[in-house]
Amino acid sequence: MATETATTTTTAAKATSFDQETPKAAAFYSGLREKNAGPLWTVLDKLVPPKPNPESVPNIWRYSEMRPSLMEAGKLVTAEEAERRVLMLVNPTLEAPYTTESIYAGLQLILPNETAPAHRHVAFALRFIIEGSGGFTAVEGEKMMMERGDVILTPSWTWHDHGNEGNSPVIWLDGLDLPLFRFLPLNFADQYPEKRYPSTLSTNSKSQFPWAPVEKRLKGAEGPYAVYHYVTDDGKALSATLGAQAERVAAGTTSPTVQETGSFVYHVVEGEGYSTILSPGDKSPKDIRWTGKDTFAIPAWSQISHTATSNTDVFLFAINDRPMVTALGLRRQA
Ligand code: 1HN
Repeated sequence: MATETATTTTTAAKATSFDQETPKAAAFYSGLREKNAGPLWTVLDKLVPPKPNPESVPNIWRYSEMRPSLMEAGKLVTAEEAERRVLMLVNPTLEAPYTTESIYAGLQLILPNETAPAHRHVAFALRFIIEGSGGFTAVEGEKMMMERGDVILTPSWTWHDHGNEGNSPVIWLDGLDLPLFRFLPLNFADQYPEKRYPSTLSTNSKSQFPWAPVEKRLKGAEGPYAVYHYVTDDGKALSATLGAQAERVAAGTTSPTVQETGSFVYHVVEGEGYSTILSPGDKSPKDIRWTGKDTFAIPAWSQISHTATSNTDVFLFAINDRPMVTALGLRRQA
C-alpha cells in the first residue's frame, strides 16, 4: 500500500501549485528521490486529511455468485492441497488481503471427509458458520462441531485444523486481522507435523458462540433496532484486534444512522433489505441491496443505516476492527 500511496501522491503533487516546475525545481525533486528523500509539502494534504480518507469502497459479495465459485474451487483443489480452501473477498480498490484496510475476510469450503491440516499463526481469526453440518474445527485441543450461526474464535498462536464428518459441504466466513501484519510484519506461523493436532470434543468451549442466545438477546431487546456486541467470558472484546456484533432490524424499518472510526464486514444472517452507505470518498450515499448469506464491506468513517424490506425481521452479523481502534485511542463516533 505504501507504494500505491507514493505513486498517487506524486501524481497529485503535479496537479497542485508545485506544477510550475522550473528545470531547476525538477532537478531538485528528482535529486531528492535519488537520495531516498521527498518533499513533504507536495503530499501533506493527503497525509493529514481533514477527515478519514479510506481507499476501500463499499462492496457486496453475493452468496448466489460466490457459492458456485466455491463449489468449482472444490473440484479444482482439495482442502489438504490448498491448506485452506478459501475465496478471499478483495476490496475492488485494494489487493488481497484487504477486504477493508483493517479486515481480511474470506469464504472457506470444506467438503465431506476433508481435512484442512493443523497450523498456528500469530494472526487472530474468527469464523461465522454459514451452511452445512458435521463440520468441525479443533482449536488447541478443543474440537467444536460447527453449526450454522456459530461464531468460533481461533486466538493468536493456537493450533487449529478443520474437518467435515457430515455429508454436505460446510462453508463459513473467515475474518482475520491480516492487514495489520502488512503494517507490522510480525506474523509467525508453524505447521503441525501431523494432519490434526490431538483434540477432544467440547460442547461448551469459550471459543464458540452459538447463534441462539444472540438471537434471543436481539429479539428480547425493546424497539425496532438492537445491537449485540460479542464478548468473551470475562466481558472483553473477542480479541485485541477484531470484534464482532449482531443486529436486529425490525421488518419494514430503518436502523439509526451511525458513523464511527472503524470498518466493517457485514454478513446477512436472515432477511432482505439494503444498507445505505455514505463513505468518506463518495459524494452521495450508495444503497447496497442484500439477502440472506450475502457479505458486504463498509469503509471506515462511513455513515451507515440498514433497512429491512422483508416482512420478517432482519438479522445481521458484522466483524469490526473496534478493539484495535479503541486500543490505539482512535475511537470516535459522529
Ligand atoms: C487461516 O489459517 C485460516 O485456519 C483461514 O481457517 C484463512 C487466511 C490467511 C492466513 C491464514 C484457517 C486464512 C488463514
